[in-house]
Order: sequence, then C-alpha cells, then structure tokens
Amino acid sequence: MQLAAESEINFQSEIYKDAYSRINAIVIEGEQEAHENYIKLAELLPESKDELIRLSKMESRHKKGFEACGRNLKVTPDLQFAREFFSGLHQNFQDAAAEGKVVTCLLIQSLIIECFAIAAYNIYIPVADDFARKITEGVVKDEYSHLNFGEVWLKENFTQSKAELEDANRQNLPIVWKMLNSVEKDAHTLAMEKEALVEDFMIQYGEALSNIGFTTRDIMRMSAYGLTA
Ligand code: Y39
Ligand code: FE
Ligand code: FE
Ligand code: FE
Repeated sequence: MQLAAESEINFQSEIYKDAYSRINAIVIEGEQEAHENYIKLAELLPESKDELIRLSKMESRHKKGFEACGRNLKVTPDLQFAREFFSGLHQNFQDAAAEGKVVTCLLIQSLIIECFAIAAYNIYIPVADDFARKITEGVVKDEYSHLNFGEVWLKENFTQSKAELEDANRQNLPIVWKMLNSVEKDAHTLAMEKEALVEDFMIQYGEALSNIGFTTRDIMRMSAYGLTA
C-alpha cells in the first residue's frame, strides 16, 4: 500500500485544493444529511430512538471533523455542488420517510450511504494528509457501527422487508454509480481510484446483504442494477 508520506501528492497545489473543495464538501454535506436521516429514523423507529439519536450525534461530530480537514488545507468546500451530488438519494429518502417506508430509509442511509462512506474513507486513509488521516480513521470505525445497526434491524425483520429491500435497491443502486462517475476525476486527483472505490463498496454492500439474509444468487442479481449507469 502506498502511503501519502512516500508519494508525490502535493496537498498545497491548486489542483489538489480545487478537487478537495468538492470532495470535502461531499463528505461534509453527507455527514449533515446522515445526521438528519438518523433523526428521521428515530421518529420512524421509536423502539430504537435513543440509539438512533446517538448515531445522529456521531454524524454531527464527523461533519465537524471534516470541516476542520478543509480549514487545515485552506480549502472552501463547494456545498452547492455537494447538495446536487446527494439530491437523488436525498429525495428518495424524503419520499420514503413521508410514506413511512422505514425499510427503504434504512436501505438508503444505513446500507447504501454507509457502505459508500466506508469505501471512500478506507480508500482515502492511505493517501490523506496527516491531519485528515487521523480524523478519518476515527470516523470510519463509527461508520461500521452505523452499517451494523441497519444490518441487525433488517435481519430481524427480513421476511417482511425482503420485497421492499429489492425494490429500494433497484431504485437507488443506479444512483450510486452515477454519483461515483461524477466524482471520478476529482477522486483521482486525490489519488483515490474509482476501481478501488467500486470494489470496496461492492464488498461492503454484498457482505451487508448476506448478513441480512439474502442468498448469493439474490446478491448477484441485486448488485447488477445500474452498473452500466
Ligand atoms: O454515514 C455517513 O457518515 C455518510 C454520510 C457519509 C457519506 C460520505 C460519502 C462519501 C462519498 C465520497 C466520495 C468520494 C469519492
Ligand atoms: Fe458519518
Ligand atoms: Fe454514518
Ligand atoms: Fe491514475
């Protein structure tokens, strides 16, 4: 594995900082939306309210950490870009929440977005500046616990959730591939390769679906949605 300290990455270059203004904004906006999504989930799942409020507070801390990473590099995050980046998943989460479709909300936030975060943070850590690496190492541990919440709830409610999960996967997985394509170039500037992001995402997401109760055959079928987006 190549470490940033041994590499050619110039964290002060205008090219790096320009790409960072978008990737850093995505992470800040993502953490803010994750904070709001867990508050909404706490309303939808009153029996898990305290735990979900705890997760929402972790997301706020993550946001503060990543804001500090941007300040450290003297980068202004492009939050307008980031809001557009998340708009598809954001709208689908809002629509599902309004209809009380808690399974869809959990698939979007606790499976898809958490797996996306885990993949991005795992790939970023070895190529991050020292300050951001320490922050991101702390954050990624939390994200595994958020993914675990979704896995445990969906596993316990698998039989009655299966059809809605398949439907929500079909609607939302293609959006993830579009999101990845739209940041491929900026990620590359930060020494994060799209192929590595896709691979890590698919491993996390496939493992999550397996833990919930889907068969290998189901997972193959579900993973194929939107790969050509
Ligand atoms: O649960 C969470 O904390 C997730 C909101 C954070 C999402 C982070 C999304 C990262 C995507 C970055 C793409 C970089 C190539
Ligand atoms: Fe987070
Ligand atoms: Fe999270
Ligand atoms: Fe390259």
